[in-house]
Amino acid sequence: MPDFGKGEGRDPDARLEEAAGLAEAIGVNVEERLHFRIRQPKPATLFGKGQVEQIADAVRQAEAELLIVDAAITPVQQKNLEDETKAKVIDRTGLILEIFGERAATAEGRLQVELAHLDYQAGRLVRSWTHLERQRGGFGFLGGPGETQIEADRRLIRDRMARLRRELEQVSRTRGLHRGRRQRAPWPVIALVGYTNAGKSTLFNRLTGSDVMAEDLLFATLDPTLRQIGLPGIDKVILSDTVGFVSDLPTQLVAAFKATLEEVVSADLLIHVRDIAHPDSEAQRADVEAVLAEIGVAETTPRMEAWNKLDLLDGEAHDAILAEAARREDVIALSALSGEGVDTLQAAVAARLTAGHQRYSVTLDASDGAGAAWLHQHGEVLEQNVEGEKATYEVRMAPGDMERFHSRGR
Ligand SMILES: Nc1nc2c(ncn2[C@@H]2O[C@H](COP(=O)(O)OP(=O)(O)OP(=O)(O)O)[C@@H](O)[C@H]2O)c(=O)[nH]1
Ligand SMILES: [Mg+2]
Repeated sequence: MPDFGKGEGRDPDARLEEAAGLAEAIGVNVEERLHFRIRQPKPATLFGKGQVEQIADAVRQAEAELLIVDAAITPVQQKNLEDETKAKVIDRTGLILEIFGERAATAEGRLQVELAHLDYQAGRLVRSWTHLERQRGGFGFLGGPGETQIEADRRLIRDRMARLRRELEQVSRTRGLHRGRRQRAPWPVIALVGYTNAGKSTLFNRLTGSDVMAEDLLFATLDPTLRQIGLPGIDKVILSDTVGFVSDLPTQLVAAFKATLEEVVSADLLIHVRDIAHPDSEAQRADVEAVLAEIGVAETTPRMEAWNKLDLLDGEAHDAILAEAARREDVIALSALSGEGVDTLQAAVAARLTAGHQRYSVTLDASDGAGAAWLHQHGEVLEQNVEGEKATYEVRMAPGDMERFHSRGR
């Protein structure tokens, strides 16, 4: 792990641990973890000469086949490090793309990952091409076999990417239809978001009584899962479990996963699940917020924080976190594993969803039984008057539900 000395409050050990976790997520057996301080990144190898020798030694000793550099490296650095260490070299972006490639389960997920991978490769080709160009004196039009080959590769990648984009559009259009149907028959949507391994799926399972995969594994969840649940005073809401985020999430992946993350973008409420016992909890929070902004979540989207894994904290830290959470309206401390605090979360979420409720007057045809039932189901009917063919309802309801009511049947 190269350490550029600007960890933004991150614990280097935790970061190294995370990198090893990412490697283990694709079944790599991590033999050795090294941490190097980089003062001046070397364009050719990133690491300094002595560091490269140390790495090569370690690779030899462990008879390692793979060297993972926990940073973004250039194709040239990758090539040189491969030559020096005689091991295959991948960087953080490459590693994360590998994980997603292995995990993608749905057609849409696979298309997205492949697109991200090609985008990554295309970027590498472009960069190594300009590098070659520079070696030849900077005149690309001189041509030569190298350039032709790379041009051909780039064209292949471009064509494949265009085809993937079309396929993806098709898939998400089909999904868009489903979503349209749901928005008409509709309940508020709550999305669980958070850093990978924070406990989103564990909380999801606890809240829904389901059994989705929740494991001590980075990126256990890739495809979003939706379930209907009830909350105190609310008949039905839809809860969505989503892919976890990680620091330095490859931009290609963020772009590719925008479609999957539509659930998050259009959610009525986000619950940001945080591993409050993790040494980098604060930095992880910032990473998650950054990704949310990148995928287009409005700052105005209501959000709450679930400070999870409370059970891992001992007496004093435990009490301090509880006290802090109690002071803040948007924070609930809990343990998805033990269940402590989960009922408080449910009540707080319900209160939050109903907080903006307003009084509306709605006039329907007296024969519109379905409309009347909808009002009763989603709001509190305070008064109703039937006059001739018309029925008027005074109802308390969330503005979002009122909108949904008006777009019913469209
Ligand atoms: N001690 C403790 N462990 C927890 C708690 N919640 C979750 N975990 C553990 O944390 C690990 C990750 O949990 P998941 O629910 O899979 O986390 P996730 O956020 O869905 O992770 P990804 O899908 O990989 O992004 C599992 O080993 C869980 O058992 C908790 O409240 N306390
Ligand atoms: Mg999960």
